[in-house]
Amino acid sequence: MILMQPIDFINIFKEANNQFSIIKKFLTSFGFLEIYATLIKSYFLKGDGEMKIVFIEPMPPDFHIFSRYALPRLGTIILGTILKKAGHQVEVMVETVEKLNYKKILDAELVGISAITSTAKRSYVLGDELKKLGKTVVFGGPHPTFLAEEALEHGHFVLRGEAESTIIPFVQALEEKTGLEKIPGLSFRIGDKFFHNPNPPFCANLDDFPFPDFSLLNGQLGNIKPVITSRGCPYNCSFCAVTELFGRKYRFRNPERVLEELEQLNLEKNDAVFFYDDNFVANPANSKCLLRLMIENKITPKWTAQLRADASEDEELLELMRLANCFFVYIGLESINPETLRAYKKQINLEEIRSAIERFHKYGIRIHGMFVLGADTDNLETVRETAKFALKNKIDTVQFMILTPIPGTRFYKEIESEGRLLTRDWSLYDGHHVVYRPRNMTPYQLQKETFKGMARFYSLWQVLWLFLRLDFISFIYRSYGNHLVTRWQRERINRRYYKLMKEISNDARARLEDNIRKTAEDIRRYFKNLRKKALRESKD
Ligand code: B12
Ligand code: SF4
Repeated sequence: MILMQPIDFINIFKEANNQFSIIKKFLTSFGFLEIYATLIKSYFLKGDGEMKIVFIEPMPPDFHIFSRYALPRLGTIILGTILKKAGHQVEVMVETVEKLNYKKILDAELVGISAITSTAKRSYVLGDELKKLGKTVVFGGPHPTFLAEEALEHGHFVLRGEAESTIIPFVQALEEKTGLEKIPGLSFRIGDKFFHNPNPPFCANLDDFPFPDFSLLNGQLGNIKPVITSRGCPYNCSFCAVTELFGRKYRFRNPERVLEELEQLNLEKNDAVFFYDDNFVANPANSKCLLRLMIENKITPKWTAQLRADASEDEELLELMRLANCFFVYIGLESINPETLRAYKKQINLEEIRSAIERFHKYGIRIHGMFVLGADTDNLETVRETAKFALKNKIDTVQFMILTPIPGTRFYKEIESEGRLLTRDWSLYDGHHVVYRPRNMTPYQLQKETFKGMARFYSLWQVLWLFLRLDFISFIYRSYGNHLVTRWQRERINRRYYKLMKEISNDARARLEDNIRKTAEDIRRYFKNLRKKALRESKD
């Protein structure tokens, strides 16, 4: 039903796109001046088959454990590659790789902004400023996919979900000034009304996509090269957005194609590969095939990957991983509390976690253990015991994330419906801040104990102990962790957050502002100066 109205308008535009005045008269007579303004702006792009397009992945609000490395998500680069192949001029700006190049952004006809929840706020400021200057702005990525109406306050379109099959039809529709209503996953707004086309299907064959062309990136990718071999995950953990984004069915690339991509990366001695898959060994036969190909073809850079603890049950796989030069794995261990593991629907138990740590170590593979603290089944003791567990079981590095209700997840729906969200300042949704009211402890206790746990794991005493044991590699990792935890706790905004947590903890109904952290002052300043300059020039 809701789609009928825009179809009519779009057809009107199609038939009479050279008769601006008639359209305007028609729309304004029905009080639709805003529709006129929005559609005119978004529709009337150059349309000569070659568009200047800039994709932007804004930077996170704060540093995190991977901040030292330039790690772009692959979405904007793959979409850029597809558009470049179709004849468009594309640039990809990932702020953690290089600062924004405003000149190029202002020269673009279409700006695509990719946002996860923690970068949404900065993305929106950018969208607002570009919109004011008449740029067409489309949002995509995990956060706008689930909160499209919110994103439409700051841009003209949201292309939800996987966009490899929709990006070309979308750009074509913009050029041809027709057909937006047919693009799956597209959301747009006309006046006060929001229109959401049906979801796009998940791309069935990942081998249809081109290899990401990193030459589109402004700036240089560092020594860590991202490659992804699969999408989707059947597990559906309550706090994770992956299944909603990429489906509950695993889809895999052909190992031969992955090998070809690795070859094309022309890896140098100091380069390492980060397999971005949510679970790199979801299909062990496929992974083994890839690892054998890597070994046979002597393409064995150092590599890391995310995987589940139960992967360690397959010793043949572990041996192949070792031979193929895997040096670190990131494992979502999530919790040491069996009840919480069940609540998360992690489908793994504590014994499996312990034996996974031992087995990976037996094969010389280090472990980065990721824990998520603060579930309704957790209490202060769980948080305290987690650091002890990590130390006792000799996990190499850890990340204690505070459970975060990310839009799109079951956990978000639950917490929101129960009125337990403390703030909608998305820049705090980075796993390091308590943004909801936990059940068995106060927000302040959760915040404090999580960092105490991290500080304990990365304490100077632990660092020294590793040094004395001549375990220099662990010493370096742990020293770095110590530096990060100390730095985080010293930051002014974080100290202020502790204080706020303390204040609201005493009042069960208190909420925090939605605008606690500034994340885009530099962007605002740039555009303000630009406006001032334009005003000065117009006066001269
Ligand atoms: C690699 C990765 C990282 C890297 C790099 C992160 C970065 N640059 O942001 C590291 C390890 C540093 C990391 C850290 C974190 N990550 Co992370 N990460 C990933 C991972 C595993 C792969 C990303 C990827 O390349 N995917 C493949 C590409 C193809 O997908 P994509 O980029 O999303 O693009 C597709 C669509 O989204 C869409 N699209 C994307 N952008 C755009 C833009 C436009 C204009 C359009 C039209 C379409 C579009 O089209 C693309 C093609 O289909 C994803 C999970 C996943 N499977 O995606 C999590 C994921 C993105 N991370 C997530 C989170 C929560 C985090 C952390 C907050 C966790 C933490 N505390 O450590 C931090 C925050 C980092 C930050 N930037 O602030 C969540 C984000 C959910 C959300 N709504 O916010 C995800 C989805 C995982 C999850 N469990 O839910 N992460
Ligand atoms: S946390 Fe890992 S296992 Fe759980 S749904 Fe997300 S990707 Fe799958």
